[in-house]
Amino acid sequence: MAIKTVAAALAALAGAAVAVTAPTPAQASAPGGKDVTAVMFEWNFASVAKACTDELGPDGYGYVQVSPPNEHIQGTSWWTAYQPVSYRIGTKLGDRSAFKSMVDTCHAAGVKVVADTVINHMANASGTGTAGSSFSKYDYPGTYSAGDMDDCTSSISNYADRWNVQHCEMGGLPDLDTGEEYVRKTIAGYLNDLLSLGVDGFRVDAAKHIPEDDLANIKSRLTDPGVYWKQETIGASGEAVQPPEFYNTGDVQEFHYAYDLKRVFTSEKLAELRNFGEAWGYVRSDKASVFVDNHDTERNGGSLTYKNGADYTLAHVFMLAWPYGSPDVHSGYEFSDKDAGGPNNGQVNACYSDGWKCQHAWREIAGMVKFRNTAAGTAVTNWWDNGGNQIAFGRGDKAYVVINHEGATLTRTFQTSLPAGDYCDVQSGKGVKVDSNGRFTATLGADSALALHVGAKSCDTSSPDPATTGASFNVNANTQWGENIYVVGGTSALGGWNTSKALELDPAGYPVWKLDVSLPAGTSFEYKYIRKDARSNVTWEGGSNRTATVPSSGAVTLNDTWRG
Ligand code: ARE
Ligand code: CA
Repeated sequence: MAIKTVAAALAALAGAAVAVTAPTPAQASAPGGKDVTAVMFEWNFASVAKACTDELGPDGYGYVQVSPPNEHIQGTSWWTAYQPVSYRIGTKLGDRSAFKSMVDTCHAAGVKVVADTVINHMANASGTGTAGSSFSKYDYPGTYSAGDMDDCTSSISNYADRWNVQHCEMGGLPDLDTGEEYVRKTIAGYLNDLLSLGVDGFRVDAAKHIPEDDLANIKSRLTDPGVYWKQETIGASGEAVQPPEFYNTGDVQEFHYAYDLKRVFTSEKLAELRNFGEAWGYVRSDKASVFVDNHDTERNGGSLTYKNGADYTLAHVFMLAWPYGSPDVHSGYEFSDKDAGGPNNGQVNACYSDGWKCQHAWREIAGMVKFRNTAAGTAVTNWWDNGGNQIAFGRGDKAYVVINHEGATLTRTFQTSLPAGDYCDVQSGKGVKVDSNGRFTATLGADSALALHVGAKSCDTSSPDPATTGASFNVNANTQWGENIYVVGGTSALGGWNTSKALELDPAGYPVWKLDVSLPAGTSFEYKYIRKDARSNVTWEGGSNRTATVPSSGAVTLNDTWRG
């Protein structure tokens, strides 16, 4: 075996310990806990830090997950991050100090940090990595050499064969021999280095391809063996390795949850969701990590994606309201090329610009995070459905949600277990009064939701500061695949009629596209909507310029329809 120096190098690199809140071992669905993770796919560390301060902390997210921070192969595709070259921290997303500063900033905002860790394999390539290390396939000087790889050097070919799945190469990626002492020690050294930087948890990539005993051994070597541990274990019938065998080490991702939500929201009935969870054959709720989509499923068709409009948004409302597992909210970027990495090498200048989708910040999603935190530990109560695509349910006496996924309006008096009083509907930002019998009457538009919880009794506290004035653009516009709607207008904040400076609207409530823009009180302005296709060709809506005036306090709400 070659002389191994990585542990010493890592120890030298590790900075001084910082005073941070001790990482609490997070259990899925921990009562009273903040169990929602925002997964900032391909966001650079500086942008993640800003999101923690501006959105994730204030919105109540418990965790933020970042893309793999270790050195990997170079290239513009996002999947280069899944071909490790060494365990030095340094990628296009930032260096070690940017990573450390992100962890500190997120902690200051009350958000714990999960790192995506790729420990099953190394790079199937040769060259120079993102932190300057030279390497070739099976030889990563200073980290591993050929003797540290598994004996099977052919690609996995039979998922019904445990040995093949865990000891051969996934798509040609050199498989680490995690049964070997040196490999276990080296992986633990990497994870301990991340812990020394303040990391609170790990997403274990390709965990299904690592024997559980090996994972348990590695985890036992950590400075915090109870660290949050979320394993990527894709369950599929007929396979030799199944997610429940990983309960001992931590949580497991339940992929069927995402597959089934796609099917139910696109072609079945929401009424079926009344017993969603373990009754559907899923893993144990207290061990489940769930999502509407992740970076793989949004590309391979397995799940809903941001391209699915209201199906996607309402599936998130349901996930966050429903007490099964711990939810991940994937926050990614628009793509037509499945390989394309994040815009601007991961730099997010603003949400909804340059293709960044910022799902974590959509009002319909962000507002449900505190709903979930408030409802933690309570059971489902007062279930109602119309036998079709309208459902409503409470969470004990803490919260209540209605989802109307029909094409028609829903007007109804709902029976809740909520205490009487004024509430804010965190979906619309409008007030709702619950009477002394726990009832309220509401009208919901097609494809919309309503959500109340005892932590949001008045819209005044959660709505924007009335000192903030501006315009709230809402335009009903049908689009083709790849098209997006923008607003452009005469004032500089609206791009000064320059279509390259037009502001992109958010399609979370498709076909209604929305955007709130701050503008000085009293501003009279002209505007129009435009659409851009995937190649940024611009089409203007018809008719003359629209006009509006910002009030002296609050925002002017513009409910428009695209003029063809
Ligand atoms: C790239 C190229 C490949 C090439 C390889 C090696 O795209 O053509 O063979 O490099 O040169 C990501 C990308 C891959 C990419 C890889 C490395 O998705 O395309 O390969 O990065 O750059 C199985 C695993 C599961 C894994 C999926 C993708 O079980 O763990 O395959 N998911 C994780 C990540 C991925 C990542 C990797 C692992 C690799 O989330 O983003 O790959 O680190 C059934 C089985 C599943 C199986 C699935 C697909 O459903 O049940 O277990 O998932 O089929 O094969
Ligand atoms: Ca393996």
